Amino acid sequence: TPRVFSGIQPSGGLTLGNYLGALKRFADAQDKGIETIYCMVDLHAITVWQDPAKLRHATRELCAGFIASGVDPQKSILFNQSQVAEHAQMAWIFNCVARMGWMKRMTQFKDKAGKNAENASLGLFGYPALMAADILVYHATHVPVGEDQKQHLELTRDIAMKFNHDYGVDFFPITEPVIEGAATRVMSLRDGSKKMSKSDPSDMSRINLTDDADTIAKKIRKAKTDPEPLPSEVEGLENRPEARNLINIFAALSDQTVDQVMAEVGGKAFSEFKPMLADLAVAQMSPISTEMSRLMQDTAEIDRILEAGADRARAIAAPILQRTYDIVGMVGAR
Ligand code: AQP
Repeated sequence: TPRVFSGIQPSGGLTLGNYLGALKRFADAQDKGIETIYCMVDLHAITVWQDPAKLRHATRELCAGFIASGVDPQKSILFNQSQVAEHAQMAWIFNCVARMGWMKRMTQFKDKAGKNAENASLGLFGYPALMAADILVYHATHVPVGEDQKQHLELTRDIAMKFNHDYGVDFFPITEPVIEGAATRVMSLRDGSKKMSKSDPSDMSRINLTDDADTIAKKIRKAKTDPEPLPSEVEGLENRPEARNLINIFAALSDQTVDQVMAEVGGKAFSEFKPMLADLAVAQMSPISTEMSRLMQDTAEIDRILEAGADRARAIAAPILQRTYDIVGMVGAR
């Protein structure tokens, strides 16, 4: 039976990229009647420095973001990674399965460690092994993510295959990444070749889930574009990354294909298209930000939701971890 797992780091505010590439699709998967498990991955967040008070706030705010985006904690399992110890325990096993050479090839490590890789945390280097543990400790079969996570998902498959092979078992499933829709890679509003990211120093490069209507409209008005009007055909978007990005965002926000959007707005000047996009973004995003602030007024309730979710998650993960320990040869495994 299909089981979906995915996670988001509480490493700052949520962006339109996180919403379109992850949250919105998490809610869609849940409504297809599949078992869905969603996690605030705080253990991943601390692979780079996090101020403890901010981490606590960001974790609760992320939980509010999930719920405001339509993830229902009754239908889906919604919890915080560090509350389910099995993630870290499984990650240790996978640290011993994964190879140094595999990790060294990860482009996200190279991007995040920058020039001074010697000074990066060991956790940042081993990040993909923890991610594999997150997924495989539930025997998840499908992982909805953005394009940026594709390489990590391939590594999860490699770890599952090597474990199954080394121990001569058919135990871990080979997980399928689910990377689909018009917004698998939402780009920066300032640079069409960079992904929209919560850690970009320029706030104008992204739309935050907490931005108010005026801020959203202003950021779209000032988004970088080229001087030509929009092309009338989809093919004309080639080599125009900024135009392509705004069209993709429009398509994802309005649940249309890029072809449908082009039929509607092809040939228009940006001065005409941008206000349309701003109206659409405000209409879709402001109810989410309003609901997030309402939920954040009762953090005790958020903590209760996370705790109940952790109990449900543990009930699935604990027997899978015990079975893994048994396969590996640990005495006392149940
Ligand atoms: N720009 C994006 N377009 C589409 N999907 C995106 N995701 C992130 N950015 C985009 C998806 O959001 C989920 C959460 O990812 P994460 O918590 O691991 O954070 P991240 O990918 O590291 O996101 P950021 O915003 O870029 O954070 P920083 O700046 O801290 O690195 C994933 O499913 C991801 O694909």
